Amino acid sequence: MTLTLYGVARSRASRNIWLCLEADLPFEQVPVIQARRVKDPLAPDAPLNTRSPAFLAINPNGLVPAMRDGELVLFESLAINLYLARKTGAPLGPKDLAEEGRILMWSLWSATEAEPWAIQILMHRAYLPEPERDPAAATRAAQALVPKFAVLDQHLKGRDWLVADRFTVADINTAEVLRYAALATELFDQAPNVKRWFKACQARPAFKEMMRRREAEPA
Ligand SMILES: N[C@@H](CCC(=O)N[C@@H](CS)C(=O)NCC(=O)O)C(=O)O
Repeated sequence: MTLTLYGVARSRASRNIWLCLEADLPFEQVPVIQARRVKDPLAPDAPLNTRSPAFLAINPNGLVPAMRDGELVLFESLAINLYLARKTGAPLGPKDLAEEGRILMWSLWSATEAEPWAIQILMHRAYLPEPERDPAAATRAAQALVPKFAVLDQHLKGRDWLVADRFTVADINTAEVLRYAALATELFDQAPNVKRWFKACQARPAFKEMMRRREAEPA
């Protein structure tokens, strides 16, 4: 049965593409792009985008990524990765309930404790058009992340990976969220274990291949 990922690599679908490449999981990609990147998202000749009725039928939130696996349709990038890792099993997925608990913990920590701040850094230091950027908002977000990075740094002391001495979906989910904070280099400099782990995550061939595909897409 074909696994379908809706979204482009220049979106949070990057997380799912990375996971599928790590797991050698074949997938079909439907390149739905963000509506804000399309001049007139509802024009008849507009590319498939997050406001297209055909995509809203898949994800009524109007956000990428989404996934279809047979009858099952999911949205939320981290949930999709957790599902796919559970489906493919170890090494990316959990071997037992305790590992699953730890994988869920770091994934939810990433989504709730880190991502709301990390995205502010990306937006206000890189993404928004210059006049809309608020440097103070980026600085506040970086400050808010200092104690979170300290927690992660302490956890990674003497460890290569987040869970179970091997690279898992928890590393993909957390590293992808923290990529949004990458421009706040001071955060990584103050947390040497996070910096080492983040570098190791991004050295993986599947991450590099995902980034290659991302860079090949129109900006
Ligand atoms: N929590 C959601 C967030 C999804 C999200 O915000 N997606 C963005 C792209 S990364 C989007 O589709 N934006 C629509 C737009 O900007 O028009 C997830 O992790 O899947």
